[in-house]
Amino acid sequence: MKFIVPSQLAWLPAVPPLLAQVTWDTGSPSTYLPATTTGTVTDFQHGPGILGGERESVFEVLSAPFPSFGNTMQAYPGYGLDGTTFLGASRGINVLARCTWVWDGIDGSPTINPTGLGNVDLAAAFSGIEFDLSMDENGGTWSFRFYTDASNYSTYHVSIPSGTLISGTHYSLGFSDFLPTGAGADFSRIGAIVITSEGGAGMDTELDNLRFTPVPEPRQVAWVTGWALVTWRAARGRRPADAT
Ligand SMILES: [Ca+2]
Ligand SMILES: [Ca+2]
Repeated sequence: MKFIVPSQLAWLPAVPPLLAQVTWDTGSPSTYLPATTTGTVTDFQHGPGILGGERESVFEVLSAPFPSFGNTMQAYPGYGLDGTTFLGASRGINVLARCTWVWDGIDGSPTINPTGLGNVDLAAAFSGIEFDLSMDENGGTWSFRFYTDASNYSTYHVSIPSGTLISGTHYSLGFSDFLPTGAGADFSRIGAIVITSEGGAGMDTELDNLRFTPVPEPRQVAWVTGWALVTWRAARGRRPADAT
């Protein structure tokens, strides 16, 4: 048996690069929205690290029996080790609130434009999304929705029951796990992404390390498989038993 030595690797062609990765949101620039009374606070952040160039944050305080305690909604580079996006909300005592983050291109409006991103192809490089979720014992729901257009979109709900506390629980959702409306989202033609956090009264929650789940680029898989086959055949051909 012969082993391949480093000098023999010099003739190998470079592994083709992965398809260009879609940056969802680096979290910069950040958003911090305080609210102490009922009503809606809206914010728009712009930057090259944000998919579509704009992140909309909408904070709706539905009921605030003790306004002085305050509420906050956040989106900024968080506490994750890789510095990826952190989304969060801290509600005051008995406060009911809804937080919505929207990526639908630069429209300067909290109204969702379901085709605003202009057919982003996520399916070419990704199989789903991942994140780490924390939530206090007040219970609540995070919803993730991908639009292809107004009639065709797909949604996934993560609901934590009241009385259950989770801390940094990792979730990995495949695009195929999302529930379709209409024909469902075509993940090779995404026009908008909307994430919503709603919860029980006073619920505090954080969603960290939000990212797309990459899949091996097909050409790279074919290259590696082909190389393994060539290597196996070459090694097999050198065996004395095969030389006859
Ligand atoms: Ca927008
Ligand atoms: Ca919008």
